[in-house]
Formats: sequence, C-alpha cells, structure tokens
Amino acid sequence: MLKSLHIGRYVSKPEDLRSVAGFLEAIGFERVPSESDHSVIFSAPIGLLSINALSREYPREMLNRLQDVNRLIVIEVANPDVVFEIAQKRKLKLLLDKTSPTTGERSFSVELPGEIIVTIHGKPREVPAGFEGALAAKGKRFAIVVARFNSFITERLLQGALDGLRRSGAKPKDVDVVRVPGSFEIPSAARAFADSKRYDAVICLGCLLRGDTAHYDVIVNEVTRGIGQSAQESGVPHAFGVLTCGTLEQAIDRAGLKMGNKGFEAALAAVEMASLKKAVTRRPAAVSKGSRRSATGARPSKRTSRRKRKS
Ligand code: DLZ
Repeated sequence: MLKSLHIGRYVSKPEDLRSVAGFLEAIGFERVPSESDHSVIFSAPIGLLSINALSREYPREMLNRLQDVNRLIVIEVANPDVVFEIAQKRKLKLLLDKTSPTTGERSFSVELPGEIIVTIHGKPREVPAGFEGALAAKGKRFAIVVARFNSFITERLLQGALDGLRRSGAKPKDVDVVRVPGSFEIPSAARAFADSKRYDAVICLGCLLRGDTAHYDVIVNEVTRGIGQSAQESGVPHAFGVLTCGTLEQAIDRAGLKMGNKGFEAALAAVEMASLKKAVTRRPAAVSKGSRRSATGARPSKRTSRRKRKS
C-alpha cells in the first residue's frame, strides 16, 4: 500500500542545487537530513500529485520548456504575494503571473537555476489589521505591590519597574507603592488596589526561591493563581513580576544583571495593557447590536433612534 510520495526533479548543473534548495527553504519547505552531497530532500506539510494538461495560455517560451515536464514543480502556498516577494529579491526570472478575477487566486511561474520552473499558486488570506496597546503611561495611575521577602532582589525589581513607568511617561504622583511581607500576600493587596478602581494597572513584584521543602511549589501556584484571579475578576490589568527561581544567582540575573530586569519588563507590560484596555473599551464594535455607533463610527439613523426610545 502507498506509504509516501517522493517526486524527484533534476537540475541541469550540480552547482545549481544550492540556489534551488535555498529558494525552497526560504518559502517554508523543511529539509530532511540526508548524507548525500548530490541531492537535497524536502518535506511539505501536505503532498499532492497533480497531472496537468498543458494550457494554451502559457507563453511559447514556457511551453517549450515544459516539453520536459520533469522540470516543473507546482507548489500551493498560503500567501503567494509573500513568496512572490521572495522570488523577486532573489531576482528569479518571472515567466507568468495571473490572478483569477473570480476566485482571487494568484498563480505565477518563475525560472530557477538548473532549468527548473516553479509554479506557485494560492489565495492571499485577508488578515485583519489588528490593534495593540501603546507604551504611553502619561495620565494613567499605577499601583506597585512589592514583597519584602528577599528584599535584596525585590527592591531591584522595584527600581526597574519605577524606571519603566517613568520612561513610558508616568508621573511619580501617579504611582503608589505598597510593601507586603512576602509573595503570598501579593494577591490580596493587589486585589484591594484593583477593586478601588483608582488605578489603570497593578504591578506585582516578588521573588520566590526554591528551598528544600514543598513550601515553594505551594506558594508559587497560589501566588500565580491569585494574581490572575484578581486581574480577571476586577478587570484591571495586573503585571506579573514575581521571580520564581531555583537559585539566588538566577534571581540576581533577572533583577538587573544578565537577563535584564523583570520589574522593568512587568512595568512595560502593565503600561501596554492599561493602554490596550482603554483602546478596547473606546473602540466601536465590528458588529454593532444597538450600540450608539456602527463599525464605521457612524451614528444610527434618527428613525432607528426614535424607534428605540419608544420601546
Ligand atoms: C515563608 C517564605 C519562604 C520560605 N520563602 C519565600 C520566598 O522565597 N519568597 C517570598 O516572597 N516569600 C517567602 N516566604 C514568605 C511567604 O510568602 C509569606 O509571606 C509567609 O508565609 C507569611 O504568610
């Protein structure tokens, strides 16, 4: 029974092998390890074998080449425009480029070294533009909850967080800092800040070091769950800047040495999420069900408004 399909194509000169392989790799084919130095093997996510009648639309030059169909490779891709750019960057000779007016499918053929012709086809998917929060803290208020346990580390995280907020435009008067005994106490303090509705985001800083007992595992889970729960139930963004390390050395690296400062990173995450939350709540819905404005930002007609008032 059929196990797998291998299609071989031959380049006319051995030295062309490298550039053909380079192009196939650049567009996403995965190289299968091979000991041979006169062939390269690739795997594709889905393989299909197509038997084609030659089209009269093809230019004469291409028809002549296709007399030897052994030199044609047909590849379906998710976005032919991206592959087209790759082919252009590699200065591959374009033989044909057409887009179906009915299906929108683009199909183009390029000549690779070694007299190989590749026909790429696919339908570019429409990707929504999307939006994201900005690193703009000006006018927003932040609460920082810092654990005193392992203060040698957590005070460095705090300095990093304050630096991140300042660099994003936050004013010192808009930042409140509270210290709690250890990481276990962070969630309840964070929740109190979040419930006050006076802050745009809460930044949680602590340092849990694995000891010889099960204490670490119990607390790690509880602190993580508690901070997540506070964020979800209050609707106020919380940034997680609690280090969970095996050794003091690892913690030092993450508090300003080799691995950056996780307090600084947490502050930037808080600023971005606070900004994103504002953007989401202000943005008109794509499909408006009785909302004041439609997706285009237009208000509903007066007739609709009147009808709504009556009911
Ligand atoms: C008790 C304890 C221990 C053993 N280890 C840590 C730690 O590595 N990091 C930390 O932030 N806190 C630790 N704590 C303190 C607990 O978080 C908590 O403050 C106490 O159990 C009191 O509730």
